[in-house]
Order: sequence, then structure tokens, then C-alpha cells
Amino acid sequence: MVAVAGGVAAGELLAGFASPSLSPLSAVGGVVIDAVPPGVKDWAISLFGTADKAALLAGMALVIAGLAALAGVLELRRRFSGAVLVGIFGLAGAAAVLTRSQVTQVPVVLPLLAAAAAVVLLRLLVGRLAAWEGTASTPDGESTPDATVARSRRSFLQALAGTAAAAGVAGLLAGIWRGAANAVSEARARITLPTPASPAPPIPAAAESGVAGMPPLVTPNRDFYRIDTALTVPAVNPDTWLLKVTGMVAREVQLSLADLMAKPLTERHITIACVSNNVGGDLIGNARWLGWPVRDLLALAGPQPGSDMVLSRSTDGWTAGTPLEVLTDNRDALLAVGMNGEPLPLEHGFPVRLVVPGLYGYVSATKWLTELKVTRFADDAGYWTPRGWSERGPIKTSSRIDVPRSGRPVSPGTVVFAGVAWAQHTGIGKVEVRLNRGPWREAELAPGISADTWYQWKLAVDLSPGQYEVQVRASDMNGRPQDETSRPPAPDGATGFHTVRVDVKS
Ligand SMILES: Nc1nc2c(c(=O)[nH]1)N[C@H]1C(S)=C(S)[C@@H](COP(=O)(O)O)O[C@H]1N2
Ligand SMILES: [Mo]
Repeated sequence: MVAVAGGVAAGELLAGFASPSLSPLSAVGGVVIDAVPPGVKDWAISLFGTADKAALLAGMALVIAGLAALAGVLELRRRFSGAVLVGIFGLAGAAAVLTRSQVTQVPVVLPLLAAAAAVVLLRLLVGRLAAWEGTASTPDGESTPDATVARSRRSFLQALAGTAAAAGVAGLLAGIWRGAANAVSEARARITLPTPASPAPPIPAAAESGVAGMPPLVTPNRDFYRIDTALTVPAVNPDTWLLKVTGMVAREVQLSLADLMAKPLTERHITIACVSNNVGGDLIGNARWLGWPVRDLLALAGPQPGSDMVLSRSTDGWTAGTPLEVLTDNRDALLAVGMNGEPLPLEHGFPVRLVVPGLYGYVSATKWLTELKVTRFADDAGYWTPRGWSERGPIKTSSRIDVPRSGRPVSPGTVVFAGVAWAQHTGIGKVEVRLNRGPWREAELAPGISADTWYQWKLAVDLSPGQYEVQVRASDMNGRPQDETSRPPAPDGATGFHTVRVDVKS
């Protein structure tokens, strides 16, 4: 039981750092709540009142303790039999996480890590216990010297006490961390987003190409890629959050979340992308963002002549350097509070982040935003610039083949190719596809939501059996085709044609 307590505590502690909205225990608890028939739920609520969650946790603790005891007895009888049982519960925990709506990759591995920790501790403790038993009763009935028995007993008890103490401390820390994250999650749940003064233009009916297997035109929050340097997702209290505009300004400005929410907000679909996205990769997503235009805030502060950059800083110290002109021109660069109709998820920068159409995230999309410093490129640099990434990061025109997936067998006849293309803030003018380096054929381009979002495209081709190399090329609204030279993401974004191989077989 002590070994499993250690594993569970380790899992919860890791979750506190890496996955504030979903821990192994909360996932299992969620599954139990979903599985319990409504009658039983009502009964539990009437019996325990607001302590129903505590009662659920106590019940879970009892069940886990019982199973842990069973695993301990098994392990003592036969090496690894208890470990297998613990492993099964780790897998069950991972399965529970997978059923939760907040699931991402990180929380899925946590129950497995917790089980691994529990197995290591179980082996350690059972090994010491067996050694003590071995010295206390030798098979041929000879008595072992008392000192030897005492030593092996002490060694077991020390390991037991050490593990229990470590589990207790880890559990306490996890509880404190979870308390802070829960407080922020609850504060987030209480927020009602204001109605936008300038609502998002409606999505054209034909914007979604309708091809099976295509990713949705608007990426759901839980599927949205996540990239940041934050080992622990910052838990920022929205009630005390402040944004400061500092540096080369006529007036320093401070803004609370209430101030920000009271401004006339703009809502827009904007596709953001990571500079680390490989050609054909999935570090790109399209959401409906709600926020206040950054230029309106900067206008209040009054940037001084000579300034040419805004260094935005997050609560964890991460920074991005964005050209001042991009934040003050007519594009919809937003101090975003909403993502697809919800307050920003914690992982995506709650309570406020930047979203700037046309720039890679590393030079623009600061999450957990807390400061905008008006400065000069000559004096300041964002987090990634001294680490080998370009000072400026405009998104490069690019395109991707989503359907059919590379390497999937395809039947002869009409084959539909489909994918996305983007040239944020300019818009896509044309998408072409070529087979086996033949002539480019123009694909059917769906209307975009706006120039700031990706566009879907499709092309139906008649194919006989054989091997095909399929490539896609996008051109922006000014007729400029994407760069065809194959280059890696560093220092300023990958280029080249997305290429998939399709095997047509009858
Ligand atoms: N505070 C903070 N904000 C950040 C980052 C970060 O590491 N820390 N990474 C940036 C990068 S590189 C990208 S691509 C986007 C990703 O935003 P998302 O995780 O919401 O998709 O966030 C940006 N904002
Ligand atoms: Mo990024």
C-alpha cells in the first residue's frame, strides 16, 4: 500500500506541474462519476452534500488501497505477479485519461509513470520484506543470529518509512499545487466572455471541403497544438492579473482583466503556426479568437519615435519580439481572452495571450501575457532569437496534403486529394498538385474564412494502379508561389513541397 501510495503521489505531483487540468486521479474520478447511474449520484449528493467529491476520493482511496494490498501479497508470493497487477492499473488509469475531454499527450503517460514508480517501490519493499522473512525462518529450522534478523528487519522498516514519508511529501505538494490550479480553473469557469463589438464574419458555407479525413476547419481547443517552454503550466489568477505597457512610451499603462473585458472586443478566426512546424506537419491550428486590438492599447501608451519592437513577456519570463508596425497596422493583432467561445484554456495562455495574424508563434503569440515593453530590435531580443532563431518570423506560404495519408493503400479510379494551404494576412490565391513531377494541375480552392486563416483545397484525379509521388504547391493572393527549396525549420521556418507517396492497388 505504501509503494502504490508513492506511485500515485508521484503521478499527481507530475500532473500538478505538467497537466493542471487533468491528473490521473481526477481522470479516474471523472470516469467513476460518469459511470455511476443518476439515482446513485443523487443519493450520494443527498448523503454527502458538498463533501461528495471528498467521499468519492475516500472511496477511490479505499479501492486503490485494497488492490495495492492484493498486489503486495501477490508480489511476496511470486515475483512480478503484483507488479503485473499494478501495471494493469496503470493502463486502466491511462484509459481513463483518454476518455476525458481535456486529454492531450502529457496526461496519458502520467498513470503509466505512476505505475512504474509504484512497481519500483513495490519491488524494493517486497525484496526487503522477503529478506527479513528469510533470515527470521531458515528452511532447515536452524536459528539465525538475532543481530542478523534485527538488521534485515531494520532495513525493511527504514525503506518502508522512507517511502511513506516521500509519498506523504509528494502528495502534500501535489495537493497544494492542485489547489492553486483548481482555484484558477474555477475562476476561469466563472468568467463569461463579453459579446464582441465586432463579431467574427460568418464562415462561408463552402469553406469546409467536405472530404472525409480532413481536419476540421476550426480546430477544437482540445486538439489545438501546444508549444511552450513552460515545464509547469502557469496558473495565473485572473483577479490579480495585470498587463503593463512599459518602455519607450509617452505614458505607462496598466490594465486589469476587468478593464480589458470592458473594451470593445473583436472576434476573428486566425490560423497560428509554429516556426518548428515541418513541411506537412501539424503544429498549426485555426481558432476563433476574441480580444482587444493591440493597436488600441498601444495608442493609449503612445510609442515614442525610434521604437520599432514590442517585447511581450509572460508570467514565466518567456518573451517574444514583435515588430511594432505589425502591432499597429490595420491587422487584427489581438490581446486575446477567448478561444472558440471559451476563456483561454490554461495551456493556451489563460487569462490573456497575444495572437498576431501572419507571424510565427515564437515572435508573437505570447501566452500568460503580463507585459508589453515598447523597445528597439537594436536593444532587446525575444527568447528564441539568441538561441539561433531569426529575429523576424513572418509565416511562410505553405500547403499540406491531408488526404490520402502518406503510405495508405488506395483503390484505382477517382482518387480525391485534399488538404490545407495558408499565407496568413495575404491569403491564398491558388493551390496546385502534381503527380510524379508531371505538370501542375490546379486544385479546387475553397473560400477561406479570411486571409488570416488557412484554406481547404481538393482535387479529384483518375488513377490506375501504380506508385505516385504527390506534391502540393500554394501561391498567395499576389501570385507568389511558396518556396520550393527544401529547408528545415531553423532559423525562420521550413520550406519545400509537402510530398506524399500513394500506392494505388486493385
Ligand atoms: N509564455 C509563452 N508563450 C508562448 C510560448 C512559450 O514558450 N511561452 N511559445 C510560443 C510558440 S513557439 C508558439 S508556436 C505558440 C503556440 O501556442 P499554442 O500552444 O497555444 O498553440 O505559443 C507561443 N507563446
Ligand atoms: Mo513555435
